[in-house]
Amino acid sequence: MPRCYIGLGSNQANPVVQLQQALKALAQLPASQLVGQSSLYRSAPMGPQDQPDYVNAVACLETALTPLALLDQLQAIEQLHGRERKGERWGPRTLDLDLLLYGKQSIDLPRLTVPHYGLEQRDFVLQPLAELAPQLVLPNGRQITDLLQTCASHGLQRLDLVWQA
Ligand code: ROI
Repeated sequence: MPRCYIGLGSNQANPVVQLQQALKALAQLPASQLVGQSSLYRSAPMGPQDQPDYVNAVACLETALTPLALLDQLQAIEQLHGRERKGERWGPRTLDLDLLLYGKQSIDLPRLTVPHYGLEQRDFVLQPLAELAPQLVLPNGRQITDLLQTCASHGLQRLDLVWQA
């Protein structure tokens, strides 16, 4: 089964609780197994600065779901957790689940781009990814640890909290 990486982010309605609940939901997805989770990280917002800090993490799933079936499941979890799309670009969010990587595949569909378009610019994605999979190489051949060294910083702070599915 392909190994998939999911980015989790929240800056509303108790972000740590949002991510904790999302992790439990990921662990219960059909035809899937949660095989890893990074630490939780606090990060300054990328985009408009007049919004609270985010909490970010990455989870690793092995799944028999197709990429679009997995995307449907992730969007259903986002909805269940009360995500409101207010239309503001890069505004605050209750729960964001991004399909970052799906095995070694590159996917370019109207609904889904994998690897996730923001991956290489986001330390709040690269750092938890590197924690989970330091040897990871992207489909374009780039090493996760190399990308991390050249990525702009969002003041990432690892939280000393235990979270479990
Ligand atoms: N900024 C941070 N630090 N973390 C996020 O998860 C995040 N998500 C977003 C935008 C608004 C781009 N900024 C973010 O969608």
